[in-house]
Amino acid sequence: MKRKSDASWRPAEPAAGNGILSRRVFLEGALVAGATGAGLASAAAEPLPVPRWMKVPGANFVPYGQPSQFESKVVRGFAPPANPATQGIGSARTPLHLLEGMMTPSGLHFERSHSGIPDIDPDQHRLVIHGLVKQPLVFTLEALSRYPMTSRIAFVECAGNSGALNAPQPQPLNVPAIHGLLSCSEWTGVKLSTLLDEAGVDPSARWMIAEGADSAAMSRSVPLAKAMDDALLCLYQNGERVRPSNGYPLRLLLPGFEGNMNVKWLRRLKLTAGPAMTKDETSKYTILLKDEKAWQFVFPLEVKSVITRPSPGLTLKGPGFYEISGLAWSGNGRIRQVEVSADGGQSWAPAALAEPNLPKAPVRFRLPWQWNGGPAVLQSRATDDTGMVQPSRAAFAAERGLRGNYHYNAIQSWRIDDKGEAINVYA
Ligand SMILES: Nc1nc2c(c(=O)[nH]1)N[C@H]1C(S)=C(S)[C@@H](COP(=O)(O)O)O[C@H]1N2
Ligand SMILES: [Mo]
Repeated sequence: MKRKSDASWRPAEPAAGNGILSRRVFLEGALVAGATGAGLASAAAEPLPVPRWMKVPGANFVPYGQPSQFESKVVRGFAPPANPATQGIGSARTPLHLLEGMMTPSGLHFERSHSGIPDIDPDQHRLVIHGLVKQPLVFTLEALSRYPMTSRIAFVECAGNSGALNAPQPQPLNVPAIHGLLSCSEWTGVKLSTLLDEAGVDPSARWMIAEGADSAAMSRSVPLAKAMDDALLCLYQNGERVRPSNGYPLRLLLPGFEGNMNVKWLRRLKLTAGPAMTKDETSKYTILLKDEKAWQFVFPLEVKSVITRPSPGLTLKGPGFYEISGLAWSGNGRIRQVEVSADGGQSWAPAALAEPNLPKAPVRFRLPWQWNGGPAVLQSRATDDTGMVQPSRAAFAAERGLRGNYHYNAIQSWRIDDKGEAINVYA
């Protein structure tokens, strides 16, 4: 940290309107701490008093660790079922606004289940590969574990994520309530192409039907090209076995494709000439357009970003320096750029992108901001390496209309009022 006495010290430069500073602050370590003013008490000359927890020995070891008792508010949000018969149907949302970096702890990964979490005995579970193959194959988990494994960090996002922004009036919702059906893990398992090569793909095969072992028997048609490209049969999530809610003991990962196709509790892969037109890809997961048309089989999730801090519920404590922080991701590749605005999109400055910045994974972006205590509208706009730019809400609505509940990826706006509260607005 450079000080005033340092000859090279200079204040952070403005980079866009309403207090947005240059990301060079992070690169050069220019003025930051001095600017915060509030929050930092100047150190007294005496040593700190000895706290209670330094006077007694600490707690013993536990077999499986848990977060601090003081972090008990960092939990997933979900609505209890209206009817006990529908228990386990619905979703639990990741508290993205209370997390940092780009990984999601397994216990906070979002969950979307159409018929609850099955209690699968891994010794009895089987995966079958059949249909248009030379040699159908059945695998135990033990057999799968003998193949070479690969790891990849990837997001899973529900196609319905951010769908609350289709509402005609902006709803008073926070980050998890709008965008919390997004999470990121390190997934480890066997490349699907390895097993398909072993089964021998018939030249007439073009598609693959993936089926789960839950009572919804979730089934989706996947283009064979994706199956042969980067599809992964996941046994591990963040180093440990996949969590029951995320597909234990085996989950299909299709990096970048809409969440629904990442079939959990995977039990069957059938190679076919055409798509199966399952209930999960006809009655749902088609994008309803404004002119009585619909798009079917829109698989990769489009470029998106959201500012997680500040955001609703994280009240700013008086004017001064803040770091704007958020996530950007694209199902089509890597994030090339994220721009941030504090004046509702009149002016923008590029944010710093944290490492690692991986394809089909969220990247953390940050930008310094000097809040003057007045009204501000914070927005972020991501561009991916295919050149796709996150649209404004008006541009999104003009292209697709606002009837489709799926693949909403327009720019999110948080209005900051003079009390430092953020609310969801349409700007
Ligand atoms: N077998 C099965 N797979 C499934 C589902 C399901 O209900 N059953 N839900 C799908 C949906 S809609 C989404 S968004 C993702 C959610 O993955 P997660 O619960 O691990 O976050 O899983 C998909 N895979
Ligand atoms: Mo989903």
